[in-house]
Amino acid sequence: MRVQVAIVGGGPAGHLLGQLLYKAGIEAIVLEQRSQDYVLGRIRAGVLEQVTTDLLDQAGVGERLHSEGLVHNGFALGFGGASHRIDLQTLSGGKHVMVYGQTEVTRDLMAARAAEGLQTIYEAHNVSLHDFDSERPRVRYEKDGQSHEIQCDFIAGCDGYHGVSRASVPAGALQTYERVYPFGWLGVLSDTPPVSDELIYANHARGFALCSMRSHTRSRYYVQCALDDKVEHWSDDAFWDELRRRLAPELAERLVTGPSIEKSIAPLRSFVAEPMRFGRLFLAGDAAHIVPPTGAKGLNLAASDVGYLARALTEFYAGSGPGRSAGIDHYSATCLRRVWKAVRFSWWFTSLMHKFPETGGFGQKVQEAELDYLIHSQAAATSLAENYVGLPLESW
Ligand code: RFL
Ligand code: PHB
Repeated sequence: MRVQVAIVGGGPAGHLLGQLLYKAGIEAIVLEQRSQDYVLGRIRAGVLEQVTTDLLDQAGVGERLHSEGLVHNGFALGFGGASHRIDLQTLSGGKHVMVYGQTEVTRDLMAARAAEGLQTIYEAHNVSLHDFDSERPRVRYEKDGQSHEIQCDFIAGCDGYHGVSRASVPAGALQTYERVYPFGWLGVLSDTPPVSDELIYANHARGFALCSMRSHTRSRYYVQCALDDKVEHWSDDAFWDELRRRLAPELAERLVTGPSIEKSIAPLRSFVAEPMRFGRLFLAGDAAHIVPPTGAKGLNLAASDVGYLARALTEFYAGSGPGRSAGIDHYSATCLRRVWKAVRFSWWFTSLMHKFPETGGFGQKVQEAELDYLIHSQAAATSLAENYVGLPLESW
């Protein structure tokens, strides 16, 4: 079989790329190693930047997002027993973020793909990438015990941090940068009304907490936990008790609790692999970089990468002569400029909000001073808001 673009990985990056390419008249196939239900069962990000919602509109899947998504014009920083609002709209010149779960984004993209009769191979096993340093790359996979080969012009590696795409790049061609944080996030999803209309990021001497949501009736909460902690050690009651302790008293009193419908622990890591292109293989999303979730940049970066990639491939197929490869040639450097700014922001916000075992009372005091500065200095709050709503896409 032959297609223009083989997309490895059917998470949000792979599916969004598939739709953007389809809208541009470019033929692609998506290969996903898991089942559709498995992909939709992963509870992850919840906050979308305007750059991301614009790309989802461009992909033709904005309808449910705009009717069911919640527009958020601000969020709160909790510390010292009180909450302090960061007014995103005023500070960022009219921008906002949208609360709409990654699961729903992926569901909408999958539905649009199926409605157009576009091909996704779920449970594609032993995917392998070949000859991407030539003009005739190939991707092989197995499905139901049969081997298949796809010939293509380009391969998009959208297969996440543990995928095969980055691992296929020859050793020595890749430079990686990494920071592993000494804690994780314990997350709970529950069908209870959120404690507040807006998100609350709380710094507390016992550790970080985040109050988020998926809708007016579904809440998502997180507490910082030890790296070696286990979900089985946390009953629902123990989780709610710990969350209450980390919130301002009037919020703790208002918190509505209920049975968890999902509970999981995620480690926190910053990771970047450079470059993001090798010949005719492009890495996008978590395949190329990971950020800690403080600030909700992971999914948004995956979207901006594939936005750039769709633009580069569209220019390639629409153009003629050597100039048509300009976008392809600039893909990696253009993505990485935005990636590193989000890596910096997520690292900074993580450092500001979490309890670090090694910094002790001094570290806590410095964090409190910076938080106090943030809520009293328009300059500092503007920088936070500008990064939180998302930096603009660049031209090549
Ligand atoms: P994904 O979502 O990991 O999708 C990659 C897809 O590729 C498939 N795959 C393969 N397919 C074929 N062959 C192979 N060899 C393959 N290997 C893997 C996988 O099954 C999967 O379906 O990457 P993508 O599309 O780049 O999207 C990135 C986002 O998912 C990610 O950045 C965010 O979810 C990160 N993240 C969070 N971001 C936020 O902004 N806020 C959050 O609250 C948040 N929570 C999280 C997260 C990431 C987590 N991970 C990765 C463990 C919580 C967790 C637990
Ligand atoms: C979430 O709702 O899952 C969420 C929101 C904001 C973050 C991280 C996660 O910064």
